[in-house]
Amino acid sequence: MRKIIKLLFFILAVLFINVSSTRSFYVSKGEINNNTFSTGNWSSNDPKITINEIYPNPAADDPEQIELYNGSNQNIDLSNWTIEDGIHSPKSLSGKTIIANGFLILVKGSGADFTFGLNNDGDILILKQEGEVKDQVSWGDWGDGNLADNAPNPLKGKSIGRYPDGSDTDFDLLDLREMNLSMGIANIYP
Ligand SMILES: [Ca+2]
Ligand SMILES: [Ca+2]
Ligand SMILES: [Ca+2]
Repeated sequence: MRKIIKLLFFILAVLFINVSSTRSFYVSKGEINNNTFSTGNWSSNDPKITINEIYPNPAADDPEQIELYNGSNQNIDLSNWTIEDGIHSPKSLSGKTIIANGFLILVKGSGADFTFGLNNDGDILILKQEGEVKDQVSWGDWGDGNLADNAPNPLKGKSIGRYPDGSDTDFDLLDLREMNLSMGIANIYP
């Protein structure tokens, strides 16, 4: 009888330890997330939106796409924001909002988000707020005055993106790499 009671205690103890370690796993995951937010470089007064992923050379019948990333902890209304490529015909982003720490996909097409073409061999994208440049990316052979730091041309069906999301040293070659398409979700390590 005593042996059976001892065995029951043992089983209960094992169960308890398992439950505790599962809980502490989730707690530490939360702490990691909090740390990520608190160590960000962006204050709430300086909304930081980056051109986070570009898909200029789509596979099959996919449309060309651009992904924006909001690295701040607040939703941002894009009413006074525009995006343009190398032909400099700004497209208004009015009516769009990008959620805190979230993504916004812009799709090419008539009646869609933009109509300019993303050149496969090289181009530039410029994101502006009230006419002021907030982010820009050059890739391939686009002559922006310094070809050496341009991001690579993605192969057909691949995108170029920042890793990790939003990382921006203003050196496109280091900031953006060719990667698997991940529009609307976190960029995937290439
Ligand atoms: Ca293209
Ligand atoms: Ca450049
Ligand atoms: Ca992405």
